[in-house]
Amino acid sequence: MEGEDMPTFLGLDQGEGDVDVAILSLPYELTTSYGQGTALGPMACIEASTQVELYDAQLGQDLPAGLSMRTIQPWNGEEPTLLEQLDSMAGYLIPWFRGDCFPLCLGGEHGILPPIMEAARHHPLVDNDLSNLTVVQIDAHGDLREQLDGEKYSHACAAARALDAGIGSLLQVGIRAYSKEEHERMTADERITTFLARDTQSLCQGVHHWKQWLETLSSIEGPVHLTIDIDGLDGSLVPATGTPVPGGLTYWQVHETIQALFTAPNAVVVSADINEIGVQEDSPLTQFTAAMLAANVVAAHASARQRGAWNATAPTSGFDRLPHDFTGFSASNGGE
Ligand SMILES: [Mn+2]
Repeated sequence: MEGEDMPTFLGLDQGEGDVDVAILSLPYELTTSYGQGTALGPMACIEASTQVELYDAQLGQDLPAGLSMRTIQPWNGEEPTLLEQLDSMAGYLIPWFRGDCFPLCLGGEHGILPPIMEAARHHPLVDNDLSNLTVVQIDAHGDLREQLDGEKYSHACAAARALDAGIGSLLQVGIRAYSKEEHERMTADERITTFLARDTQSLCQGVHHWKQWLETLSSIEGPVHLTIDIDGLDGSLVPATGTPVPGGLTYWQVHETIQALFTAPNAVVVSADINEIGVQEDSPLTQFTAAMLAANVVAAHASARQRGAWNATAPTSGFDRLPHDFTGFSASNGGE
């Protein structure tokens, strides 16, 4: 899939030289509950993105809006164990988290979040201390379980592992499917703020809760990673995701969340991921919805740059970056 054969995000040309936005594909699927095909999701999303309009209304410009955008060769780890796969993903990501470009990761199941957190440690604004980082999570599920079927790196534990890694705060929205254990962690861990879909989607009280969510985003300070599990959207929009759930966010609510986050005056969105992208066969709706959101994120990043709200924190360097040799997951968990 080298060169011309690989579809590019939004169908844009790959140039040479510096990279402003890196599209990183993590076709990883190890523990998804009962859906199939999230491993094929990133490429389906990139293919669907070629049908997304380049014009962004908020930006008032066509993408790439002066940015050098690169669709990077997908991660293709074939390591024999889950922990080695996590190491391999972190190694693939780290070279793109140096602060000189904006990395947008496409998954793959939500289990990609722990390696993304390891990569985020390398961002200069995080400075190897994840307590500096806020994670904003759009999701149907809390992803706060200690383990699922004995696996602590299951997609159902993604947010719990990010907290265990030491992130400063976790803001969740769209949440509507969670266990008693997860509910208890939401209540007990002061770093977690959860906006339940039951509240934000309420016909009578929803607007009140939704405004509170947007105000919460506006008050964030410091570096932020945005993780969008597309099952946070209502299941009717993303029927091919691993675990579609009714009662979720509308497309415009996710759009508004992206806008509010990227325009928060004291926050810097340093990276983002869109995960649990499934491949819908009867219609491209699922992968196209993911592609529209990916384009929204890139446009919001471009707008932040144009306002001077995002500045490269390292000298820009070229397209070809060697994977980093990372062994943290297998080293710290190998004996368990
Ligand atoms: Mn999730």
